[in-house]
Amino acid sequence: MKRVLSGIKPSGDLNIGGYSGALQQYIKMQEEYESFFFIPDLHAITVPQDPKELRHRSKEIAAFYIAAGVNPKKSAVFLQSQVAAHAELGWLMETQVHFGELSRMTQFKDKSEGKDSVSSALFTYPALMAADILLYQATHVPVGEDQKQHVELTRDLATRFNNRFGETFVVPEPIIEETGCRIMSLDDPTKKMSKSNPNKSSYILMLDDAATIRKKFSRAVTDSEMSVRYDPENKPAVSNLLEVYSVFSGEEIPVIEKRYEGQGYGGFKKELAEVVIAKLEPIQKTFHEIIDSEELLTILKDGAERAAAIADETVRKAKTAMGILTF
Ligand code: ATP
Ligand code: LTN
Repeated sequence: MKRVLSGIKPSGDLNIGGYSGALQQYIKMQEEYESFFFIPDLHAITVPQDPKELRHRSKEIAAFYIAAGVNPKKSAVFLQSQVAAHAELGWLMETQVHFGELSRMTQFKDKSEGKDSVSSALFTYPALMAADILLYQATHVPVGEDQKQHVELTRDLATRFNNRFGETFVVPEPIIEETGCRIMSLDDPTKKMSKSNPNKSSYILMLDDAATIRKKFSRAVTDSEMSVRYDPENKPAVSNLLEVYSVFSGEEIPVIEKRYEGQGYGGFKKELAEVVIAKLEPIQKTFHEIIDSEELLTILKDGAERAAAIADETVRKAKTAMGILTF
């Protein structure tokens, strides 16, 4: 049986990078896999969060899942904090991961750089992420390129645990789509599109309105060559826009290149904005309909129950294997 688990942190406004690298894959994968899509709120608090905002954002991510097409009848949708086994196995995994391994994680280096103090949970973050995945015996984990290192570490930990304590965990595979796994900033194609960029025109948010999206794409940097061609090395900015176009239109990049052959960037950027708006508008409409609904809370409650049934069994198995007295 194939199982998928993945999640998007409720730590800020969701941008189209998260949609491209993660969410759109969830929709496709739920057709073929037994699916678990959760909201890693315990990961969000590894950096300071305003409590009121965190509550709201946690609902927002759940609403984005549903609005984008995650079907709660097929997939379990739940909050990480509602399934206690995450914190429990997270601790057990901390006992297995090495300090040196955690020190090599680039996300930790990026997020701690220049800060006077960071939480120890930011450092041990990958142990909890490994627990998230291993609890469900997930075979596949769809993520953006930036999470590859964490999934690789999860594989190492699962293998180490199995060798030391006996076969307990499935060793998961990351799923990283070739197109759209790393959407870059609109103002600088060497940086990942991220909400932490102080330039608001550098990213498109899932909730941006049509006028804002048009304005942001019109300002996106390109190059002086004036040809719509995919060449990430020499034309990183235009190649990034082509990837966005491809993800949001569902068309292959060569088809798009052909359409704009011999034309400059003006028309291409305008139409790119329309392609993104056409995809986002229906998602935004459903999002606003469900964000404050009872239905959303029912989905989360039901999802947590389904998730806990599996997670509790795995954590029990892991504890027994390690010699924790269980009775
Ligand atoms: P932060 O920048 O605060 O670390 P994030 O956007 O990387 O947040 P999440 O919101 O949890 O973190 O990301 C959800 C998923 O989206 C992850 O699988 C991540 O790899 C993917 N993702 C995030 N940004 C991008 C991007 N620019 N391009 C492609 N995928 C992305
Ligand atoms: N670390 C991820 C979020 C995350 C995750 C997971 C993704 C936490 N646990 C388990 C996939 C599977 C991030 O920062 N985007």
